[in-house]
Order: sequence, then C-alpha cells, then structure tokens
Amino acid sequence: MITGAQLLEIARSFQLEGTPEQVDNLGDGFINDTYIIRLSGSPVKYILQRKNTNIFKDIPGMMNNIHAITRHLKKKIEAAGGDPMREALTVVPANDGKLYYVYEGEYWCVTVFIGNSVSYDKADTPLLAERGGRGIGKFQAMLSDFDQPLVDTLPGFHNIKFRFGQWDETLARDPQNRAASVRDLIAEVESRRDVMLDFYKLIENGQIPLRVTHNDTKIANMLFDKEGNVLCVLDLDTVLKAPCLYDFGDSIRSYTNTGAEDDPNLDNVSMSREMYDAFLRGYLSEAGSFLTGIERQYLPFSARYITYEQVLRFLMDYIDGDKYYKVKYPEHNLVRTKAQLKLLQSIEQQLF
Ligand code: GN1
Ligand code: MG
Repeated sequence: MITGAQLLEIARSFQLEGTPEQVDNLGDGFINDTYIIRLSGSPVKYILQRKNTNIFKDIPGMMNNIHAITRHLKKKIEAAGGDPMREALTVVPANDGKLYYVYEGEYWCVTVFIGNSVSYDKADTPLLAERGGRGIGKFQAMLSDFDQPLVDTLPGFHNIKFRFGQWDETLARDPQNRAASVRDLIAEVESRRDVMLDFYKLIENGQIPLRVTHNDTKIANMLFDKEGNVLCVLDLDTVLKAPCLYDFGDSIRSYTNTGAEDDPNLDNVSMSREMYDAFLRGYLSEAGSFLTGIERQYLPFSARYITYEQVLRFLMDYIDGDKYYKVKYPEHNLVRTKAQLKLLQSIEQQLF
C-alpha cells in the first residue's frame, strides 16, 4: 500500500502551480489507480494516476499519444470559441519534462482536475444519453483530421480474433479449475463465435475504416457540465486507430443498461430502447457527416459485438483467477459476466 507521504512525494515530482498539501483516493476505475491532488492555498487541483503496467506495456508511448491528442483537441476547441482547459484534458509534465514519473518501478501521470462538472455511472434520462451521443460523435469529429502516428497502447484491444486466442489459451489452462462450473456461460460465448468473427473480417479487409477513436466510452469516462452536455472526454489511455463502431457499441453497452454493469439482480438489467434511440440521435447529429454506409449499417451490431466482447473478457478473467480487472469480492467477475450476458440477450432481442 502506498502511503500519504509517498503520494505527496510523487505529486511534488510534477510541475504543479503550487505545493501539494493532500492526495486523496478518487473513483474506482477497473484498471488504473486514481487520486486527487490538493494544493495549499490554491483552488487548483490535479488528477494523479498510477498507470497499470500489467496492462499497458508502453506508458511513455501512451502519454505521448495523450499529449498529442489533447493538443489537437485544444486547437479545435479554441477555434470554436470553447475553453481548452475545461473541454480537453491537460497533461502536466514531471519536473524533468517527461509526461510521467517513475516511482519504485511504477508509472505515475498527472492531468489538471476539471471542477464544476458532473459525472455519472449510469445515464438516467434519454436527454443525457442523447447528449452523450453528441459528445462522443463530436470527439471523433474533432479527431478526424488527426494524422500523427499513434502507439497501439493495447494491441488487440477490441480484436475478437485476438480475444479468442486468449480465451482458448485460458480455457485450456483453466488455472483455478473454474471452467467446469461455468460451462453454460462458456457455451453462450462459443455459440456466437462465428458471427463475431464474420463481423471482424469486415474490419480486417478494410471495408470498415479505421479512425481515431476512444475505445472505452462508458459514461463514467466523460464529464458533463451542469446543463448536461458533455464537457470533456476522459480516460484517453486507449485512444487508437480503430473502427468508430467500437465507441458507439461500448456507449450503448453503458448508456442503455437499465441496471448496473455488475448488477447482481438480473431483473434490473436490459437494454432501454428509448435510451438507444436517444444516444443514436445524438451520435448521428455529429458523426452523421463522416460515417460511411457500412458504418451506419453496423451501428446496431457494434452494440452486440462490444457487449459480447465484454462478456468474454469478464468470464475469461474469472476463469483466469481475476488477473486483469480489479474485483471487489471473489465472484465479482462472474456477476459481471452474467449481467453483461443478460444485457447482450436484451440487445439481441430488440435489435436483431
Ligand atoms: C475498463 O479503464 P476503465 O475502467 O474505464 C476497461 C474497458 C472495459 C471497462 C468495463 C483498458 O475501463 O475495456 O470496458 O473497464 N479498460 C481496459 O467497465 O481494459
Ligand atoms: Mg480506461
């Protein structure tokens, strides 16, 4: 466990506008550890993150990506008369000028905290879903002319072929002897293998184009303003060249779920068609101008694809002994799997 004194020492290693006074835990991301830095005698706050090096193998490359992307976004925001300090993340370099600081072998990064904003774990109204759709569509539109190279921070992230490779290997190892107890869930994954691989072929053969996309667009990864508009898109760790359908699909997985991602009560979980239509409306109001015919055609399928991938990943991690996602209790990944499967079935019933 990291101590408060160590966190302060790490905070002091960055180019902050003052002296850090206190560093507190913030939020519960599944991957990185997030803290808030408060300064003495100043209202300015910062976000400090310990990046997960089990998952991200090239943090300097990732931070270069984020730096380049946020600079690009800031130019667009400024040109449109917006506030670049609030509508895009600001990466704060370490005292040595690097975009990260290594402390006892771990990688730490800082961004400016954006106050006077609201965050959600769940979309509670269609209006919020519509605005979320508009926000992610606008994010993609602003990055549509970003032409610098990007490091692939997470090779194979939404590549279902790659995921099946991991899946087959994990099932063959079955390190915790859990596979037998989840045979029915494994069968649910297997029964959709071919249809998912068929979709992936459209990406491999270039029919579905690659764009600069976010890839992790759950509602908790955006900040809203008090009026309910998306203020700033957060968590840029996985911005990659990928089909924009991944963003749409992951958003539907998040915004339309009537329950929680890890809801233990499956009766709570379903896709809200009203929320789907609202998100789609908002998304198309920004992305409609650049989407090709085939992208439009596969928007509903992308919700099925990403939700399916999430079922596979949660179940695979359960079988693997909970190595990837942080869990709050022993069966957490299993509960997540079942809840996401229920959502997948609801998507399939309503959209196909
Ligand atoms: C993780 O980083 P975070 O907590 O926003 C995961 C996503 C999953 C999500 C499920 C890099 O997102 O792929 O969809 O959890 N991110 C990574 O909530 O694996
Ligand atoms: Mg993330």
